[in-house]
Amino acid sequence: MASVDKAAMVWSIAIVAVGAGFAMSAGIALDTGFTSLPTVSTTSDSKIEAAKQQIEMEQKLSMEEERAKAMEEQTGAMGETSVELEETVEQEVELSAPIIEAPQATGPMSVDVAIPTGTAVPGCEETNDCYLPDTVSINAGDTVIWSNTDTAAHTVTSGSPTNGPDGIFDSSLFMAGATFEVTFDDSGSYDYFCMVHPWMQGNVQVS
Ligand SMILES: [Cu+2]
Repeated sequence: MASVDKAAMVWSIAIVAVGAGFAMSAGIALDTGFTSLPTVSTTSDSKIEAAKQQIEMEQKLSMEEERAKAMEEQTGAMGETSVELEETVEQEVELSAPIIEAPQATGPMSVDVAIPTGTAVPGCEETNDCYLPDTVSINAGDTVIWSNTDTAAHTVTSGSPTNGPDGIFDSSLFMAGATFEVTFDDSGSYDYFCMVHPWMQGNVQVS
């Protein structure tokens, strides 16, 4: 038992001595070996040291920044001169380029619709090819021109096979090689068909 106590005392003395030694070396006044931990004092010292280094670094950086600014101002002045030269060249190019005017708004237009060969026999309605194209979209004021390219006579009659002609337009029978045209002044959706061959149907969309 006695030998164990001795060993413990030796240890505690050693710890105090080491602690005091650290504290002393760190320049801290010391009441007891245990109240002032040497690690704290060294940490605060290293913090101060680090702060000093930080300040030194910042000073160096700001000096270098000033130097860099001075350099930039010198080179920047040169850069501006060359940019000005480039701008002058661009202006000359623009002046020598031909003046292209924007295309003017187009007036009323006409759209062609064909009545293809063979439409006098059923079948074209399966692919919507009885009038080509079977639907056209135009603006108010535009004209649709139907051309009979078939060998048979046909009509272009507004309305539908179910309800009959609505009286808006009607070509009556027109022969192979003939044309029929309608100018649409009012917007709307205009269905039409062929009175002779009711499977032939088309539509004009006027906006
Ligand atoms: Cu027809």
